[in-house]
Amino acid sequence: MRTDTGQIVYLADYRPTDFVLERVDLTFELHPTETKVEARLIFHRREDTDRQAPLVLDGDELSLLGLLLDQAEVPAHQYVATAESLTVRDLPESAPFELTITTVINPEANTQLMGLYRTGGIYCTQCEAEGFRRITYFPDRPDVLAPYTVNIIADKAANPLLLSNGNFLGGAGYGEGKHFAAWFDPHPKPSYLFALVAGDLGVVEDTFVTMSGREVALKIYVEHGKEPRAAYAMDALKRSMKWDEERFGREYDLDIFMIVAVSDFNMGAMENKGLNVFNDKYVLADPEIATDADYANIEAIIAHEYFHNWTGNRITCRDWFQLCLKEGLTVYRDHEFSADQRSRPVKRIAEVRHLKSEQFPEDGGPLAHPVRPTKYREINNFYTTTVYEKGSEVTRMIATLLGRDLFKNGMDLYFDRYDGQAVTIEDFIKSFENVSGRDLTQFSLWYHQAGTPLVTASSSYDAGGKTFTLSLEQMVPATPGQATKEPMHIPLRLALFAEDGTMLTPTSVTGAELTDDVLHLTERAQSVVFNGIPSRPVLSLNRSFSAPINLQFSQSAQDLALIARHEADHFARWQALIDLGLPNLLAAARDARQGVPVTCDAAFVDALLAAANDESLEPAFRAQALALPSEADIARELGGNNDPDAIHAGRQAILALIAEAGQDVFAALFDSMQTPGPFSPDAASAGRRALRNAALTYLSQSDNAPARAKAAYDAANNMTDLSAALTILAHRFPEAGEAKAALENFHDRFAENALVIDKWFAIQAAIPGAATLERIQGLMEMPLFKRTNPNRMRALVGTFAFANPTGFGRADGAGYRFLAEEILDIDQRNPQLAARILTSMRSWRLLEPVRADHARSALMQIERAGALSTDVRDIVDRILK
Ligand code: 0A1
Ligand code: ZN
Repeated sequence: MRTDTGQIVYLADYRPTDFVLERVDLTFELHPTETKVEARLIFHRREDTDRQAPLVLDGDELSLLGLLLDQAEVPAHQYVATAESLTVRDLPESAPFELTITTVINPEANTQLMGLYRTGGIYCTQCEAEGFRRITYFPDRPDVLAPYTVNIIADKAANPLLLSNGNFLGGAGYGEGKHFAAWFDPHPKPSYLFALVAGDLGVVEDTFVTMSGREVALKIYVEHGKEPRAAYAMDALKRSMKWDEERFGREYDLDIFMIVAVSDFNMGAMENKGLNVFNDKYVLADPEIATDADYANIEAIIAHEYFHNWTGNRITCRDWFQLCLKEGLTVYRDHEFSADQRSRPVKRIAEVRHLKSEQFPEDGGPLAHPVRPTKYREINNFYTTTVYEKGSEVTRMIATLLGRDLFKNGMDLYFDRYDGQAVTIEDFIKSFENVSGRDLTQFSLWYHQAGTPLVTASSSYDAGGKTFTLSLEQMVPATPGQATKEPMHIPLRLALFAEDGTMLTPTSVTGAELTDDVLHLTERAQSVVFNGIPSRPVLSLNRSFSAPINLQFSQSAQDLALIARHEADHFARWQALIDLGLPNLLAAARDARQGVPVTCDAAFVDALLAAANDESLEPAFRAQALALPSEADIARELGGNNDPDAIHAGRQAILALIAEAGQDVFAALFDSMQTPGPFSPDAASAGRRALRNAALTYLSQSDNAPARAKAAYDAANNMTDLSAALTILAHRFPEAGEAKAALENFHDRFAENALVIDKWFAIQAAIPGAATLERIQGLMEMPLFKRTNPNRMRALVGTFAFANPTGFGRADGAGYRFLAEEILDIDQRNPQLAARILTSMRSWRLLEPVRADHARSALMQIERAGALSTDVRDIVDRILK
């Protein structure tokens, strides 16, 4: 493990390299513990740089076996090699030269899963962000682009498959029992997009004919025997390729596109040019093992990685500060894809739920950073929900400000202008300024200022003058390193409704620019007057969540109910239901803490049940309406001195009140929302299952007994229904015989399937209450529990820390101490994973004082430990600051 050096990298220090890399030629002689890597790199000195400057290459835990300059051995005085760098002096002043670097690496010992490693008997690489330097010495930065030739030599029986980026050049036998393959990738790429895979895998094959008529071979490689489970991923891939042609005019650019599924992977997937590597969780699916959520994730991630081919690969980042250039944009693209494939409002609701539960806490806590940060200590810690999800929201706002056509023109210009280059956010923004003539200087603050803006709204109606006045104020809270903020350009979609639900259109508007339904809030405070409004209007503000803000606007229950009934924008209907419900949940948490009986407004319950029962609405929307804000969401809204037990008890009490009031509605839905016929993962069927399982959740509250959920468990013929019933049983009746029987049955049925057993671990990790810690410690003793597998660690330890506020946050602090010990242990093997799970502690300051004290002690236990990785050191320091 590389331990912390305390070095910070600053955007302001960016300089281009002294040397230009022309070509890369790699030869791998694969061996589980001693893989030999020969890198032939052709460089020339950049014209405008120092003629004497040495060439400094990056390394990480490397040892140099040989170094040649133009085929001749380099004398010892001309270079210095350490594990972390290779410096070569006295290089030609202008002529190109060839360096041949030989290193030996040990894939089997690579538990970090960065660089070349082994998983399930296959060789696999992960190079983003700085993994390539664990393979060979290299200018390992995204602005160094070159075409690559890759030769792979390996034992033929164990590795019939030898894959790398680009197009296949050829292969042949190679001495006794070995063979080789050669690949060439003509598209200049940075090292983080390099990939190599070798081993013995099964394949699913198909073809795609591009818009210009070229045939592309599509291959998805999975473990032998699992080929049928890759069918949905293949279908999603073809739909993604088609959609990117139709929506963005982007055509695929190699003869072959490959996806490899592996079981040990730190993230979701990786967009290596022509050879995506995936966490198998996001490839493998069939009704028996995958939930509807799994299908939706597979579709989204297959699309995301494919879309990177243009946004990330053809046009890449100049430096890692620009990560949102590829990630925010590509998330926006995959969100749009899913919205087009499924239901747009339901997709938007899911996005906003995710944004609020993951990104808002990050933006409001010690790990807050701008979408385009200006410094980092460990880049791996910046693959954050701020860079990805807020980055996507910022892209969405550009589309909102410009409108669909100008946004498309801006994207076209971006692709034309920067193809083959490594660029910056400023370049991206310039494309939209150029096509629209709009000055986006103030808007760019979204990239530079961290923190979720708070917009406060109030309104008044003048019946005599028929004017409606909306007063808006914005405030961006202070965040680490940014004490004061400038006002932002905030696009707020809005609509006005009459009492009968019809839309009101003003004759004119003063005080703000209004284009279509988009109001431009640009000042700290702005008063906007809508003229020609015949009666008191009901305002629907921030429709479709046009800006990622916190909105403070008190509206009466009647007004919210009107929006929930009449808005054309179904996202806004959902938001109105949430706004109706939230005050009840907050009051319930306070009441539960004081031992006062919990109550719930009838207006909210009525509106919720009306939506649940409204057959003109799609089932998936109705299911979203019934899913109350999570305990973490309630904690965030309460804003401090939080007691997780009271929040849980309050929320449960509200659930029970709704369940009681809606018993008939839920019973009817549970019966009527069956999905007859064979299982289909399509969005409409998934919506029916979601609504039926939401009904079952409420029914199990009012039953106050496990029988109905157990019957549902026994009757389930797909993983969505099975895991939903199991979750209800385990979470609501953990001590009941039915829950124990179902958990045992699930275990026995799926013991052989790692992805399903992850669900079994995760469901148990999320069981509310103090007793879950002991359960988890017991589960960790099982032979099934594999500490080296990131999915398993995330399923058990990650779910506990991120998604079980009462178990993890039990009052004696044992949950936090458990996490501290786990983090120190994981850090020895896999720093990236340790750091990511540790971010679950980011909101510790919102806890009541006793728990906050326990949390601080646990964090300090980590901080005081001797050799921490840079990854964990960076997170723990920032969380404690
Ligand atoms: N670029 C990938 C995410 C990714 C980042 C770092 C990794 O290192 C372990 C792996 C994957 C994406 O956005 O999908
Ligand atoms: Zn990505």
